[in-house]
Amino acid sequence: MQHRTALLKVDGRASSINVRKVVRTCDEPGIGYEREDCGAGLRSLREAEFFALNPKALTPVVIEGDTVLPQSNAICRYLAAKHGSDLLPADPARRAEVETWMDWMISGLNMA
Ligand SMILES: N[C@@H](CCC(=O)N[C@@H](CS)C(=O)NCC(=O)O)C(=O)O
Repeated sequence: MQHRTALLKVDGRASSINVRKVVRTCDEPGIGYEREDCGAGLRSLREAEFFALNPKALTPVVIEGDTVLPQSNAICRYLAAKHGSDLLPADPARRAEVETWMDWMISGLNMA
């Protein structure tokens, strides 16, 4: 696992709902990235290299240049802002509609 990358890197397994959300946020507007499998049944998130990126030992983690981000929703917001995607609209009402689903996913669906 690299700590600093030029290309955007997504750490996490494809079967994770939170990793898939980040990958989809990249795929939709065509943001280039590479993904490294880790987590349940794969490379341990308690290995020193990953643990240094996220001491909570959870995926996804996104690395872009000097930016290291855990937390899928924060990552999605970062990707939309940084790469000029319209997935997170500037209009407050439209943005709130998107964030309603994001908040429900993380607080409701994800806990179920
Ligand atoms: N609130 C966190 C939740 C992260 C989370 O629970 N990640 C799970 C995968 S969905 C995880 O890393 N589980 C441990 C593992 O896969 O080994 C987020 O949105 O990123």
